[in-house]
Amino acid sequence: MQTILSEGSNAVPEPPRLDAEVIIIGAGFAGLGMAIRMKQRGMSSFLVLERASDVGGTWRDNRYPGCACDIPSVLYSFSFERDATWTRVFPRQGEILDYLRRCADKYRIRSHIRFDTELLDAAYDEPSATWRLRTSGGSTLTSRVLICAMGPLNRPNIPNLPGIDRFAGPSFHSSQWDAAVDLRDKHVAVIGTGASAIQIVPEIAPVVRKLTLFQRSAPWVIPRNDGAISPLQRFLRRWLPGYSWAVRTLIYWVLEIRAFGFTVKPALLQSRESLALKYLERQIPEPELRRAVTPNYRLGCKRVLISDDYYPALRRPNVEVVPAPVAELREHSVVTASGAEYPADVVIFATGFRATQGFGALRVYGRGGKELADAWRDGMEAYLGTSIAGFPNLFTLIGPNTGLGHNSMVVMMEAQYSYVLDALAQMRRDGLRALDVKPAVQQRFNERLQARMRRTVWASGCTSWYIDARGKNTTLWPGFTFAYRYLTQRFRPDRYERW
Ligand code: N01
Repeated sequence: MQTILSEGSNAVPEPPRLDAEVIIIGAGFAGLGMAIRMKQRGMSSFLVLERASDVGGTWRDNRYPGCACDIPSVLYSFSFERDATWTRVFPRQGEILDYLRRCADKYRIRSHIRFDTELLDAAYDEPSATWRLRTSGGSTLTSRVLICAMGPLNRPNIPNLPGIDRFAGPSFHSSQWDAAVDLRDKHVAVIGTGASAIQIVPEIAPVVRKLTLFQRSAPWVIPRNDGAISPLQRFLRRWLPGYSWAVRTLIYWVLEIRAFGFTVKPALLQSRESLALKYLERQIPEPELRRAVTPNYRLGCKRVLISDDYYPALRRPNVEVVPAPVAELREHSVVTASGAEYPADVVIFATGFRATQGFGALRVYGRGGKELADAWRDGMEAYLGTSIAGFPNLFTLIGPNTGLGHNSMVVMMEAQYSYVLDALAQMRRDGLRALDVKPAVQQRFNERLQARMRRTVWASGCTSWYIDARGKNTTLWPGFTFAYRYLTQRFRPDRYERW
């Protein structure tokens, strides 16, 4: 088996029982892409641990009606695997999952994946400079490098409401959709009005007897303008690689421009707010309903949602919007903070994810046995969202402050792939056993990042999953993606302790 690190290294013998040079946690979008990139570089000593029995991560788990991506398909795909078969501008869940499965097959990644294997904990062993991983299957694995690619949206946030166990009917989270529950002729309560809810509501509203939508705060919604990709377009994308590259680049820049309003001059978002309010006015003529769904914070502070059918669904006679926080569940009803009670046969929690706790929930122990959760007591942070001081040879994909509110996450992931590959190449070239980002480097990077964060729209005063319990935005990148790509284009060894 070819190794990544041993070539050119004759100073230190390989430790015994190295199951793989690199272990990647998660076979979702991020982990698969990393695995493919490694393979393309001729690296084959890697394993991917996947807790489920298929690839696809969030696109495997989220199967609710209407599930789709809000980034155009041409940009929500790997740049090195531009697919000509997308049928819609905004790809649906099934199409994205198929794409990821095809990628896994084409690059022969499946044989590297251990399915149904969850990471229980990982500990860095200082004498051998390796990671020891315990898995749910009862095995212990050893690797030189650990890459965490579980993504931030994998832990459903189900509110701990009083009476939640008393509710007599079925209840489930949007990412754990129970297809066995027949919603026809049922009174369905949907809690939450985020990106998931606004896709679910228009799909199920025509089917259910009554839909009560509990809205804690109104989202900003703009037109989606989805459509089929014509056979001619598909033909051109397939046979003219330059054409598909040009479309991708154009869409990238159209989306990238939005970062200016979000991260540099939020005041500029006023014009987009006016357009969104005009759209709302056209879509909902009834003043009372319109008032109820008008947002009261700056556009962009929470994720801007795109939909052509959400507002029309709210006007249906069998749909009621309840603009109030939910306080309690009873056997057959949902009760709001004011004590009003709404009957329900089924409750759907479209209440999002514990994004700011994602990686923190991992039981990972670094130098001196320090636990990651402890290192992140005051909030998650990393250097370039990728390296964490005190955790040598560990890399995170879509780690702290690398999420986006304006463009495709694939752009960020690909920047991280090249950074990690460059780090691995550096280790091989210099015969290094370990790399650990210097604490002062990480601190300086995050001080600057948080200073920049203060002028972004996300700091303009609203609650969102971007911000942790201490009020710190630990999820989003406060700038342009090209700036992040620039910072990650080359691994900087001087920023790391090396041995
Ligand atoms: O979750 P969310 P999501 N009582 O956190 C409400 C990606 N995604 O699953 O706004 C009552 O956005 C909460 O209310 P409030 C995308 O990155 C993408 O919808 O906090 N309500 C909010 O309305 C997205 O950002 C796509 O006041 C409660 C909702 O639940 C991310 O996933 C599609 C509550 C949660 O909204 C998450 O989206 C789907 C409580 N106790 C998801 N707790 C696309 O690409 C929470 N809420 C289109």
